Amino acid sequence: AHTLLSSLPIRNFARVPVPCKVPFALVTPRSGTVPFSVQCMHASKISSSPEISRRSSNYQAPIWQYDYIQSLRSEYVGETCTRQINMLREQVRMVLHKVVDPLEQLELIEILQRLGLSYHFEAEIERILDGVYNNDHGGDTWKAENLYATALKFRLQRQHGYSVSQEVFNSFKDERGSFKACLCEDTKGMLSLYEASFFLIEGENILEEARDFSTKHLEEYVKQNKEKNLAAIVNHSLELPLHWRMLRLEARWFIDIYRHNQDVNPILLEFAELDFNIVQAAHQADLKQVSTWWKSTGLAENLSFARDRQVENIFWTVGIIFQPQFGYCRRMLTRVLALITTIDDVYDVYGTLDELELFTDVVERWDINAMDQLPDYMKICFLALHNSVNEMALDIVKEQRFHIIEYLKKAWVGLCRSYLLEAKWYYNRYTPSLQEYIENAWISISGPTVLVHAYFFVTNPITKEALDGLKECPNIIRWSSTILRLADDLGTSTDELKRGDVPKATQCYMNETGASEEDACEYIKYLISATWKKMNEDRVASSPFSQIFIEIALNLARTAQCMYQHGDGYGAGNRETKDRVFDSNGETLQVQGGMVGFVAAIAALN
Ligand code: 0FV
Ligand code: MN
Ligand code: MN
Ligand code: MN
Ligand code: MN
Repeated sequence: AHTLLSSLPIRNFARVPVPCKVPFALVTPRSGTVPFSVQCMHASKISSSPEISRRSSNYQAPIWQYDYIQSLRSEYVGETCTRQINMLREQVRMVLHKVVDPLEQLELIEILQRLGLSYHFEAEIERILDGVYNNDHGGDTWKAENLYATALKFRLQRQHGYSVSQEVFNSFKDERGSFKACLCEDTKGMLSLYEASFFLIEGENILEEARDFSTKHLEEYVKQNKEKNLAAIVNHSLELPLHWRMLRLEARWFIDIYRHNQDVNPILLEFAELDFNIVQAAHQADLKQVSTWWKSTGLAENLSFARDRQVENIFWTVGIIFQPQFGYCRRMLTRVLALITTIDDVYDVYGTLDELELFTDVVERWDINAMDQLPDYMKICFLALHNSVNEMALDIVKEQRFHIIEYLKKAWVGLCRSYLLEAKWYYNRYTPSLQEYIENAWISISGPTVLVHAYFFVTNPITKEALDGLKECPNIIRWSSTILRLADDLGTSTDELKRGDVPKATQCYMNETGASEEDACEYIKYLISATWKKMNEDRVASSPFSQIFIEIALNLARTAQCMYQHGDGYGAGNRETKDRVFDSNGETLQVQGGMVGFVAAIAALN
């Protein structure tokens, strides 16, 4: 039996029963048996002023309890596995060396990428793409006539940073400059064109036309419902293009597709399945470690109004950087995310404006001696932040003799200031223009905080040029954070407004223009596309940052689009979307976005 297809042990999960109200003091929070929908008046057992009226978060308890997480075991660890994977890797490496036909080479690279295997062969892939690029004298007949091949080549070349003009698609246009109508019979070509078009930058009108043209015809194709398998693949692409997708989930999805492919290469398939499971075992180990750390902070018990989402946090970091060798980065980033969401809930839900001013001030001073004035729950929160950041800085200074606290601290100060500004807007009932909102909101979504930390977790040696670049906040961070913000607003703002929060992007736009909610959402989606164009440009611009860091920035945006693809997959989505993983037999059916995919991508697969 294929391990990837086996049904997942979701039935062993401690299910969250229907919420009922239980006085907080009588229950052990998050024990796995006692459900709760905490009213914030009771939320903190050490709150110093219980008479203050506070907003209620009503976040659900976590689905995955500590004991369940610690019980995760994978059989995909140890020497037998390593030996087998090494053997398969060498076999595939030989295949890579043997293929000579340029189109076959490109197709092999494409399959390796989609199966989530290309990280094993970065040097080989670079060598092949260099060869294709340098031997390209424009005379390949397969190229000019074959839309599928032209678009595949274009996409892989852009993806890997080669400079290639949008004009390669001119040969598919008629005398009047439109794409030839006969092309729409070629679904494979259309799909290839569609995926390629998402590598466009601002002003590339041919690619923009290509995107609209292919989208329109692919949508028609899906409606015809002729070939079920192909239609499912097309539909998947229409939902989100490859370039915007979270890599691990996409690999998980594609392994299933590939398994049913008539031309399946059994070695590639075996390699992909084994590698997926081995990588997943590394993610499980990360999860266990982080859940132990989280428990040790005591934040869940003491700040029970805040989200407790450690599995979801690991899911984010798997989206940000999945490769097994980056475990340290994932584990530390998961802590960062746990702290971010806790502090975000302090600002958005629980804290009073006076308390938030005090907290922001203490973070700015970065001084435990300044803590006295804080209420108890904030003391715990600040100490957890301070300890965590110091510990990360200690790791780096031990390894690299580089003192990074200044940079980390600055990222947290920026975040807290942006939180405070939103809190002031909220209490003043102020609705900013969309522009004014976004100026602050790309920071308040914590993208810069996450990415600054990530830089240090994957960089050795740290360079002065990159540090100077970080100080000015590079564009790539800005675009990635903007997409994170806009995707989050599309997924979370309905619940946020109910709870009481600042107007988010959609509401700012509606307020400013009088647009309907539907039109406003369309506009925000348009802004996401527009921001991707900027990101496409900056991801290949010269910069002091490593390729891996740039990938991390892109992956943050991709993971956001996945997480919020079907609503709030982070805070609330597990409730609504987890069932979609299963068909009526309890089999893994289809991996989609948000928590759905998360279950399939991370939970044990026996
Ligand atoms: C946002 O929460 C949130 F929890 C995120 C983005 C998950 C953590 C992951 C990263 C920081 C990458 P929420 O919607 O409450 O944020 P806002 O800013 O809207 O309050
Ligand atoms: Mn490359
Ligand atoms: Mn929030
Ligand atoms: Mn917030
Ligand atoms: Mn939000």
